[in-house]
Amino acid sequence: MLDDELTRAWTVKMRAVRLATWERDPVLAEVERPEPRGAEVLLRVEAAGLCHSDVHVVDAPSGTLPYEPPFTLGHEVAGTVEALGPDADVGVGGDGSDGLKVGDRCVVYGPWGCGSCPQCAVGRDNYCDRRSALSWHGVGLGRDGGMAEYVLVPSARQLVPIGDLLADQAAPLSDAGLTSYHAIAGLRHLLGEGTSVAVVGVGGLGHVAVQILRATTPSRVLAVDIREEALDLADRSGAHFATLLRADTANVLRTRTGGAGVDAVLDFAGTTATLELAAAALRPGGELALVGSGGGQLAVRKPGFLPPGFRLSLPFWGPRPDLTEVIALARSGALKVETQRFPLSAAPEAFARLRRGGVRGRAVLVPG
Ligand code: FEH
Ligand code: ZN
Ligand code: ZN
Repeated sequence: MLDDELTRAWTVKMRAVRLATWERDPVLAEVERPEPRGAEVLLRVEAAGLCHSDVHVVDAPSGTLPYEPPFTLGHEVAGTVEALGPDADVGVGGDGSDGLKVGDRCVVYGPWGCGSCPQCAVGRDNYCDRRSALSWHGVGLGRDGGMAEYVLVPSARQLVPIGDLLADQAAPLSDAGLTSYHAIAGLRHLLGEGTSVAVVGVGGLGHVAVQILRATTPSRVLAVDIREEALDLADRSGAHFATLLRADTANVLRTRTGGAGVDAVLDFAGTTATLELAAAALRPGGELALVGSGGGQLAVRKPGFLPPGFRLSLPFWGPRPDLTEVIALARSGALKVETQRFPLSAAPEAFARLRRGGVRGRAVLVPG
C-alpha cells in the first residue's frame, strides 16, 4: 500500500456541518478528525447550540467577514476532553484543583482573540485589541467550530469545566447565557431595589436573561415580545410581567412603573421598533443595552426625544471569567435553558426553523 493510501487508511473521519460557500446553506460532510498539537485540546462534542449569528454568517456576502469558507460552524459548544496536545496547560484548575485531563466535561469559551493583547490577557477576548486584524472571530467563526463530532480548541484557556451539567444546557450558556450575563453586568448599577428592567425579545438569549435578572437582581422584570408563545416562555422564566409589542407598549411599561419609566432596557431584537420602544419607556438617567442584531436605527441628537441622561451600550458576547460565573449559576439550579434538540444530521432543518422563527428557546445539535 502506498504512503498516501496508508495515511488515508489511518485518517480518522468525522461528521461536521460545514459552510462550504458564502450565501449557501451549510452541508453535513465528512472531514478529517483533527489531532491536538502543542497546547491544543481535542473535545468530543456533546452539544452545539444554533445561534441567529450562524444565520447571519451563512448569509454574509463574500468579503463582508474577515474569513473565508470552508469551515465548520458552531460557536456554542460543550463536550468531553478527548485528547491533549503535548504542551496543553493541564494546570487549568488554577486553584490547586486538578488540572485539565482526558474525560473532563467542558464548555468552550467561544470568542477567540489574539491571546496576547491586554484584553485577551485578562480573558476579555470578546474585546480583543487586534480583532480587526484577525482572520477569525472564534470557534465556528472562521475557525472550525462545534457543529461536529469533535472540535479542536487552541488551548485549555478556552475551556470552562461544567461538572455534571447537561451538555445541551451548557452549550447555549456559552453564548446565549454569557452574552446576556455580560449585558446585565453593564446595567447592574441600575438594577437595585425598587427598580424595573425591560427585556425586549424573549428568545434564545432573552429567556436566559430573565432568569439571570431574577437570580442576581431585585429588579422587576418586564418582558416584551411579538409572539404569544414567547410571553409564555417569559412567564416560565420568571418575568414579573409580559406583554406583546404594540404601539402603546411604552405607556404600558410606564404604567407598570408608576409613570416613571423603566430604569434599563435589554434589547435582544435590535429593530427600529424595539429601539424606539426603549427610548420611549426609559426614565431619565436610564440605559439601553443593545444586544440584538436586528439592524434597527435610533436617532441620537440634541435637542431630541431621548430621555435626559440616556446611555447606550452595545455589549458583545462576554469575558471568560463571566462564563465561569454563568456555569456556576446554572449548576446551582438558577438557570434552565429551554432547548429544542436536533441530531447533527438535521442541521438543515434546524437552520430552516430558526430562519422562520420556529424555534422555542435555543436549538441544539447533538452529534451522538
Ligand atoms: C458571534 C459572532 C459575530 C457576531 C455575533 C456573535 C454572537 O452570536 C456572539 O454572542
Ligand atoms: Zn451567537
Ligand atoms: Zn487580543
